[in-house]
Amino acid sequence: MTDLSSFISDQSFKTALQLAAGDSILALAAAAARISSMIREPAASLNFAAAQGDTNADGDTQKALDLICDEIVAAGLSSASVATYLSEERAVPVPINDDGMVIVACDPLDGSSNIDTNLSIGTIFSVLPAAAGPLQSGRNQLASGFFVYGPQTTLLLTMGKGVHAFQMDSSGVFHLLNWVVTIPLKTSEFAINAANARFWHAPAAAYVADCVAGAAGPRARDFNMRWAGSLVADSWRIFRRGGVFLYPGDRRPGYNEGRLRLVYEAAPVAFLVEQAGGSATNGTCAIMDIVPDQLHQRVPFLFGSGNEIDEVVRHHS
Ligand code: FBP
Repeated sequence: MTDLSSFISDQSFKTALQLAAGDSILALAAAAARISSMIREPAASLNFAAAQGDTNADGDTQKALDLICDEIVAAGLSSASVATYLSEERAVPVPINDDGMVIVACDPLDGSSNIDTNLSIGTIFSVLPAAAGPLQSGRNQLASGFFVYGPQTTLLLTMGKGVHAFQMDSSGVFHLLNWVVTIPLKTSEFAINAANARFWHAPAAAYVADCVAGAAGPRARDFNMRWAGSLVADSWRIFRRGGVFLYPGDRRPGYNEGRLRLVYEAAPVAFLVEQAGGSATNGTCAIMDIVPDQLHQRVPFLFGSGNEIDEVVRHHS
């Protein structure tokens, strides 16, 4: 089986930027292996879920594991050609190496509300050229991916030539899976936090109403609904069997632009989604085309099977 390190060598990267991106992916994989083994330690999980009393730049309460994972990722990147680390847990960009070639943007621990429920959590990352500065369009990404710490520890990775899936073994090595990662165009499964239905704007409300109406409604078929509450877990399922994920903006205070962050959550997942043949939008614009104004800005995030995202976009136009 091909391991991640051989897989990256096999890409025959030539430019310093490509080599730096490859090194940063290996550094992230080493950090993910550490995180994965740490969260499997007995008796630790409840402490990991303890609130630290602080909030991050986006106002979320930080859990112990959020901060530990952030430290592990930051420390791991110091050995790679990384100029700057952008993290959900850090208010401002963190300089790493003066001569680093790339920026790594990261949600070190996605889905932290699931830590003490033994559901999947993960690490999301985006690798960008350092020369263009911290606020760049997703189209500039050299690589992106996410690790899932679930029943299996896995990685979905793109470097702009399709999406590749890996699974970690017991010694912390990631092995390439024999899986051609493509998101089917058609699906009958959607994911949204329906508890917020009364706050949704008309397009999301209308799309979901059509799905819920099932065979008797305008879509003329029954739909199924899944919501893990971890972007990584919901995404993995969509890469595996199709589906749509919706975190639209809504009328709750602070949720005008939804909940998810553009730079280190939506853009990296959108890169994977497009590379797997799916679509990712804020309703009117491809996520990959949005240039961030701020490091921690939120974005309505709607992605998945192409035909369904077309339908979602139709409701926005
Ligand atoms: P964190 O980065 O703070 O973990 O938040 C992101 C997230 O947990 C996503 O993984 C998930 O899709 C979403 O928030 C769930 O939001 P909600 O609790 O509003 O359903």
